[in-house]
Amino acid sequence: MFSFFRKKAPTPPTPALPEVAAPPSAAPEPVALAPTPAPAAAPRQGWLDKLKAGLRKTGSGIATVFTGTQIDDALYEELESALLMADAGVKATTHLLGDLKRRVKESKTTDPAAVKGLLADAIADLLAPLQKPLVIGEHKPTVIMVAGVNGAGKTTSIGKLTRHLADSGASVLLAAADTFRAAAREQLAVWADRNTVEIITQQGGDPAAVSFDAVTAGKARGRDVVLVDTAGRLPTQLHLMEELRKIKRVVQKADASAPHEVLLVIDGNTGQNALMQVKAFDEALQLTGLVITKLDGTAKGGVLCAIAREKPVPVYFIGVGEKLEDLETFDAREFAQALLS
Ligand SMILES: Nc1nc2c(ncn2[C@@H]2O[C@H](COP(=O)(O)OP(=O)(O)OP(=O)(O)O)[C@@H](O)[C@H]2O)c(=O)[nH]1
Ligand SMILES: [Mg+2]
Repeated sequence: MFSFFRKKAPTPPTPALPEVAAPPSAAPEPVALAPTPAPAAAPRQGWLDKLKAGLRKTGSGIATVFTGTQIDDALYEELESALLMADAGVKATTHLLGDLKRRVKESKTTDPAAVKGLLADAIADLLAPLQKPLVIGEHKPTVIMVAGVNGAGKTTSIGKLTRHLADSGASVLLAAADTFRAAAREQLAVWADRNTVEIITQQGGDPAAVSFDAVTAGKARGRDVVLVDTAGRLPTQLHLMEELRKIKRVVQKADASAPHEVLLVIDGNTGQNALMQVKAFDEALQLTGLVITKLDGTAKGGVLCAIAREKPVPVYFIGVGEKLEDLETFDAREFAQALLS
């Protein structure tokens, strides 16, 4: 198990048209993919270690700020530079500095080392609105559309997410709506094999048509989740962004309440450009969640602060590698601590 499903008190489902609503007796209780509470289960610990290793450079950059003997203007100036270097962006950095100064004043501390702990609190509070579980079970199937720029990690994240869902007992159907390249279909098919789930593909087909077929098949076969993999694209490629909107519209024709989730996958190495991606894809698709990948590498991690401050879309998952177990749910406090460790 990579994470556990916290049973969630059923929340009122989004109004669904009668023909797509499952009969009450057959409706599974909604479940939420939520962070594991401490002590972390072994797989999550391994994931957390990779995350910490990935963010180490950022952590040590910030940590040096607190090695002096005084809490003075120089400390705050150094911290400002460190946060900007960590991709937090001007707005989140200004917010964090203001919040931290208030906390320092309230706590009456004179020890720079204690300020680091207060900064962790400030970051955790800033990131808290991004922590939201992905809920499965309110709809059958829950249709999840996955978008992002080229190479962000969409297909890999879908593979890892499939394992997460399967571990919790959900049945998954994959839709290969990246029809541009045969290799893209094959790549998704490999993940389908690894997870022993079905995949809907169409050689040379239209991405919207494949998505429509998959949602229809998901309904007919009673699958819990349909994951739609789309081709990478830049927000500036307007015709390709329009194609994404079309996929969304056509999915809606197959199931009026779908897609239930529209996820943007972001490469954690993208820096401040990540914020622009969130804004642009949200404008086109009305995002419901984010997956941040590659935080095991040279990513700085501070961009989550910028997202939280300027375009708070929930972060459902964090990816730290290419293996099935390298995806876990996002926890604001844990992330804040990893960022400063
Ligand atoms: N280190 C690391 N590599 C990752 C992670 N996620 C994906 N990758 C790698 O990033 C590369 C691109 O991943 P894909 O899943 O193919 O990305 P994509 O967004 O589907 O790409 P396109 O469909 O071409 O737009 C692959 O080499 C993956 O193995 C991650 O969390 N960490
Ligand atoms: Mg792909």
